[in-house]
Amino acid sequence: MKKRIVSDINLREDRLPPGQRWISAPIVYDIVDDIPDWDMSSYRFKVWGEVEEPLELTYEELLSLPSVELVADFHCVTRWSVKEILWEGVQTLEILKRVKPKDSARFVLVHCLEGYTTNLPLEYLYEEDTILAYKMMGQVIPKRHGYPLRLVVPKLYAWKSAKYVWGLEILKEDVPGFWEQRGYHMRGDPWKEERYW
Ligand SMILES: Nc1nc2c(c(=O)[nH]1)N[C@H]1C(S)=C(S)[C@@H](COP(=O)(O)O)O[C@H]1N2
Ligand SMILES: [Mo]
Repeated sequence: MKKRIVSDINLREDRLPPGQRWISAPIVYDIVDDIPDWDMSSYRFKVWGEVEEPLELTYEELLSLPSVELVADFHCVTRWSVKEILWEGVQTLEILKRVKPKDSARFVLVHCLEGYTTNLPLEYLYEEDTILAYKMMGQVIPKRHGYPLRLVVPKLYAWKSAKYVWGLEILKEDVPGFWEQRGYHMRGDPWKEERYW
């Protein structure tokens, strides 16, 4: 049996963050109308920047890494929340073990195939419930929910859970991503209502 992690956010007494309401399924949000069919023969997952050992993996190599199931609530800054989404993939902790971040490493900028980016403090990649997911609800992640790979960061608002991920750029300084350049919070903790600046 695969290891199943229940995010500690699901177990909080104040499980629903302030200003949120429960809905039954996540609403698809994308910065572009059309998501292409990605060419998986040329797809490479990359980690670079402030690391001792930059990493480049094919999709098959990624799928062969140790993986976990994750059950986690999902909180969008537009005030909807969804309970207990089931994901499956590789813990970012597992990736960090391989790339060995330097002492100077503090932040990460996540790069996506359609051009979206988002930034977060590196410490969130050390959380047990942060994963690079390739399955959702027991199936290969549906195209509009992030196929081939999605970063899932339950402790932050959902815009940090980047879809269509191809790269993690490990940085010394915090660099704003797509929504962060447009006024969204550099961290985005739902329990602190870190929605906008
Ligand atoms: N690559 C990418 N990832 C993204 C987005 C996006 O536009 N592009 N939108 C974010 C936002 S604002 C939310 S609320 C969630 C929505 O997830 P869903 O589309 O799977 O419901 O994806 C996040 N990840
Ligand atoms: Mo969102």
